[in-house]
Amino acid sequence: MQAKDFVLLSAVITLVYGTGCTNNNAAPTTAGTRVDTSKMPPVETKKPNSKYKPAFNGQTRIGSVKTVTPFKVDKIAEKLGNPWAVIPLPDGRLLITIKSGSMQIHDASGALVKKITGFPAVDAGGQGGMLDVALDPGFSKNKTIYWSYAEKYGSGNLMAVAKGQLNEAAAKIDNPIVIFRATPALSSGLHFGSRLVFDKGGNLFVSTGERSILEGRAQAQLLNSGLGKIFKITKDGKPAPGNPFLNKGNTMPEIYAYGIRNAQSLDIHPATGELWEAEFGPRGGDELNIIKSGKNYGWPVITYGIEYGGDEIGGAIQQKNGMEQPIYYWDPVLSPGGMAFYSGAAIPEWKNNLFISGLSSQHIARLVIVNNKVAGEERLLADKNERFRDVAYYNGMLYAVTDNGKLYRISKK
Ligand SMILES: [Ca+2]
Repeated sequence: MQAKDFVLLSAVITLVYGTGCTNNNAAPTTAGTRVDTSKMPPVETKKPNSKYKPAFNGQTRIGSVKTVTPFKVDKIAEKLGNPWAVIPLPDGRLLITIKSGSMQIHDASGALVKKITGFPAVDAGGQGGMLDVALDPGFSKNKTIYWSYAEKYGSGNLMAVAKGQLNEAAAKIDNPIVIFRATPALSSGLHFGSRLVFDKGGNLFVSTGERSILEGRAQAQLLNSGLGKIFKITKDGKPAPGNPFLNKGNTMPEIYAYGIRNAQSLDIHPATGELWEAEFGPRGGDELNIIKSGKNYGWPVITYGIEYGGDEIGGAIQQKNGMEQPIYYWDPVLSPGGMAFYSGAAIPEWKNNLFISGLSSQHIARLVIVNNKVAGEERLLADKNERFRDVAYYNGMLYAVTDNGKLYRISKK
C-alpha cells in the first residue's frame, strides 16, 4: 500500500465510521467494526462488457462497504401507476410525478392526499411522459413548481420545462407555462433525461439526453443544439447569468455543460455545493460526473461502454484531452434513475453519501464519497426485485419510487 493510499484509506475509515474522540454521533467505532474498504471485494462480480481500462484506480469496481447502523425499509404505498419522480414538500409530504401526465401528493405515511391535474399534455410513449419536478425556492409562499416532460413539438418531440402554481386545494396546476425547450425536436421515444435542481443562487439546472437516435447522438457535442446537455436557466427559462456560452456566437446560451448521453440524475452535494450527475451510458458505460461550467463530458467521443449490439463506439477511445473523465463508472450498468445526497445525521455513516436508484440493476447504490472520489459502494434493497426510478432525501429518511408503482421509505430502526 502506497502512502497516498494509506491516507485515503484512513480518510475513508474516519469518514465512514468516525473516530471515538471527535465524533459522538458516529457509528460504533471499536476496531472490530471498522472496515478496510481496500480489502472488501467490489459489489460487482459479473464480467464487464468492455475490455477497457479505467483512467485511475477506483474509477470503477471500488471496494464494498456495509452499513452497520440498523435501518428499516417500509413499503408505504403501491399501485401508483408509473411514478417517475419523488420529492419532499417542506412539510414532509411527498410530491410524486406520474409518467402518464399528472402528479400526486402523499402524506409521510404513504397515504394518497391529493391528485393534481391540469398539466399540459405529455407525450407518454417510450421513455417520455411527465418526468421530474422541483419546488421554487419560495414555494411555501408562491406555490410555484417546475416540471419537465416529453412534449410533442413540430413533427417530433422534445424535453420541455414548464412552471405553474398549485391552486388553493393543491388539486390543480394554475397558469402553466412552458419556459424552456431542449430543441431541436426529433422523432424518438428515448433519452429525454431529465432532472431539475435549483442551485443556491435560485437558478435551475436541467439535464437532458440526446434522444438515442444517431442524429441526436452527434448533437451531444454541438453547442448550437439542446440535445445531450446540462442547462442552467433562470426561473423564467432565460440563460442563467454567467453561463459559459453566453454571447459566444452560434451557441445555445442556456447550455452549462455538454457531451452528455442521457442524464436522469442530478443533485447538489450538501457540503461542496457542486452539481453531481449520473447518466445512462451505452452497454457498460454508465457514469457519475461532477458537472462544471463549460466542460465537455465526452459523449459520444469517449466512453467506457460499447453498443448494446456489441460494436465499439466511435474510435473506441476512453480518454481525450479537453474531455472530462467520469469520477466513477459501472460495467455492467447500474441504469441510474434519480440520485439524492443524504445530508442528515440519523444514520451517521450515511452523511454526505450519495444514493442512486438503479433500474435494470434493481437496487439502490450507496456511494461513500471522499475528496470527490467514490471510496466505497453498497447495494441496498436488492432483495426487492424492483426497478428503482427515483430516490429522495428528507429529514434523515430516504424515499424511493419504482417503475412497478411502489413507494419505499428507508429510515433508522
Ligand atoms: Ca462521459
